[in-house]
Amino acid sequence: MASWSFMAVIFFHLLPLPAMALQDAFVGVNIGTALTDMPNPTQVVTLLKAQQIRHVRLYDADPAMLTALAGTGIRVTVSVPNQQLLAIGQSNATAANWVARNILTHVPATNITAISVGSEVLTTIPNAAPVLVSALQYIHAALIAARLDSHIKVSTAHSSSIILDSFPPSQAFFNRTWDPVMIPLLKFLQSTGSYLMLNVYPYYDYMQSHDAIPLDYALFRPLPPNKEAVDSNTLLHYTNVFDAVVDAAYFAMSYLNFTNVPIVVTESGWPSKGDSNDPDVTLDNANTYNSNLIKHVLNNTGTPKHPGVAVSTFIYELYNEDSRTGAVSEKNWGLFDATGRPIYVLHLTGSGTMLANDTTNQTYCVAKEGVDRKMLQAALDWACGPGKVDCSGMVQGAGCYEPDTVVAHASYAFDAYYHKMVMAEGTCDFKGVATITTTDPSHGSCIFPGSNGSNGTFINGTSLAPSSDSTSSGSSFPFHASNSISCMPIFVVLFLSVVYL
Ligand SMILES: *[C@@H]1O[C@H](CO)[C@@H](O)[C@H](O)[C@H]1NC(C)=O
Ligand SMILES: *[C@@H]1O[C@H](CO)[C@@H](O)[C@H](O)[C@H]1NC(C)=O
Ligand SMILES: *[C@@H]1O[C@H](CO)[C@@H](O)[C@H](O)[C@H]1NC(C)=O
Ligand SMILES: *[C@@H]1O[C@H](CO)[C@@H](O)[C@H](O)[C@H]1NC(C)=O
Ligand SMILES: *[C@@H]1O[C@H](CO)[C@@H](O)[C@H](O)[C@H]1NC(C)=O
Ligand SMILES: *[C@@H]1O[C@H](CO)[C@@H](O)[C@H](O)[C@H]1NC(C)=O
Ligand SMILES: *[C@@H]1O[C@H](CO)[C@@H](O)[C@H](O)[C@H]1NC(C)=O
Ligand SMILES: *[C@@H]1O[C@H](CO)[C@@H](O)[C@H](O)[C@H]1NC(C)=O
Ligand SMILES: *[C@@H]1O[C@H](CO)[C@@H](O)[C@H](O)[C@H]1NC(C)=O
Ligand SMILES: CC(=O)N[C@H]1CO[C@H](CO)[C@@H](O)[C@@H]1O
Repeated sequence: MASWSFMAVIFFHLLPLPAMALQDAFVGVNIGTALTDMPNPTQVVTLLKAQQIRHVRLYDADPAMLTALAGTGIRVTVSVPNQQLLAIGQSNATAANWVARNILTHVPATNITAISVGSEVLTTIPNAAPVLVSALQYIHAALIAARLDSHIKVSTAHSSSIILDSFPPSQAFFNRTWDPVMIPLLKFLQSTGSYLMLNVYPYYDYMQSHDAIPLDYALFRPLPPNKEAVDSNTLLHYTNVFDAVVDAAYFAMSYLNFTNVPIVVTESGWPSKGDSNDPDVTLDNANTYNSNLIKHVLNNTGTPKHPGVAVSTFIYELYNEDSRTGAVSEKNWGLFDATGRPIYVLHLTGSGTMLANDTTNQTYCVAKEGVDRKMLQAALDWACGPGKVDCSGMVQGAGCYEPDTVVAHASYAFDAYYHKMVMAEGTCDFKGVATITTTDPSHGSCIFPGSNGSNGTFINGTSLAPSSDSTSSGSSFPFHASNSISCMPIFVVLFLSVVYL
């Protein structure tokens, strides 16, 4: 028996997940709307753009919101609200109607990439469970008819409480009550190339553990080695609750023989304000959790079971929802207040393309050391030409003329372009000859864009640079990072698996 499970572990490690999971992970944000002063959709989109938020999840398919998101390139996950689930799961015509009304009217202008059919259905409205899979199938069938099925994934968000015995992760399994739903559901996700949507709340795990889980372990803070959790079956080390829950889900799926369904975390976060019986609900803990979560996800660290495999995550949530009922903490999960002011400024050193109001660590784009001079010159020429950067600061006699080298001039031009593009993803690449740095490259009278000395493109978070919408296609920008998926992560997975074993 023991040797069988050992073999199983090897097997699962080596099985590559579908290509989708090997893309770079993204961080998105959930947009709840229970605010007394809910900003209008245009204001919401303005905030998303200013904060470089490129992925959002909605709890419905609000037409005004979807219209405001049109043309922004922001990827949108929409939801079928739970109260519509029974009707959709019982009638393919109702499902087709829902898709026609809520999806077809908005694509392709609005980039809808997924539909979450219901939210935590098994744990909140178990009476609808028998029709859950039909609902997904009917919605999917309607997408096939509209030839949108390859672009829009269909899934349903689960509470992680359907996973039992989740530590050690290798022993986790889905509550067997739900096998009749989970097995066909996983078959559906597998056959349609979709993913498991999972809500992961280390905050609740920590609160319910009565101090069995150390706070640091929930907050992604370093633990002394003797406190690190080790799964005795796999010998995998767990340094945080988030990874342990995601791996528990992978193991629960593999227990049902599904080994290639990726996971997207549809909700995770930490409240910033609570009442006196929530002493660990503080601004500082919320900031620590979300900052560390974002860094962890964007680093493509993956989990101990699947290192390097993306676990894209939506933060819960964009706004503090003051009209939610319940404990004070329920109303305080947001990153922003209704006016768009940040509740706290995240610490995102080095990950800084998102949530740009983190002014504590500014980033710049400069030429890499030791790269091909001709490539640099070509990139410099492109930036000052088609890239429309103002390069007048580098002409003879101007502040950034000295040192008169290709490296120095390219750095200035790259940084100017990067900030003009509001530091959008992929705008500091220039075919690989540029790199992001946190060191201000300004010198003497040469003030680099984004630096304190400049005219404030960065200081405010809401960048004053022109909107970069029209450039999001990338096709006319030969020096943008390409979106192609590199094969690297496959090797990382294989390599690490070998090392782990
Ligand atoms: C829409 O999202 C998909 C998936 O992320 C992406 O490949 C595509 O380029 C996006 N389209 C636009 C117009 O932004
Ligand atoms: C619904 O299903 C029935 C039979 O299962 C089929 O005849 C019909 O075409 C379907 N309708 C739609 C809108 O897909
Ligand atoms: C499994 O799910 C059923 C149905 O929701 C529930 O009654 C039961 O308590 C769950 N089991 C555990 C161990 O949580
Ligand atoms: C998983 O596969 C194993 C080996 O083929 C089989 O014994 C087991 O019954 C399967 N489990 C499920 C839930 O299908
Ligand atoms: C980022 O990933 C590297 C290797 O993949 C790892 O060594 C490092 O600890 C990770 N950093 C964070 C903050 O997760
Ligand atoms: C940038 O400005 C902030 C506040 O305006 C100041 O605290 C900081 O020291 C400045 N940094 C540099 C490098 O001048
Ligand atoms: C800032 O703006 C002023 C006037 O708009 C201009 O004279 C100055 O050169 C600018 N400084 C930099 C560093 O771009
Ligand atoms: C921030 O931007 C607003 C307008 O968007 C402006 O009124 C304010 O002066 C700016 N603050 C700083 C510090 O640049
Ligand atoms: C950026 O953050 C600072 C500090 O929290 C805040 O004062 C300012 O209003 C924010 N600006 C925007 C545009 O969010
Ligand atoms: C406030 C803050 O997060 N500052 C950080 C900026 O980046 C440097 C170098 O990475 C850190 O040392 C600071 O703590």
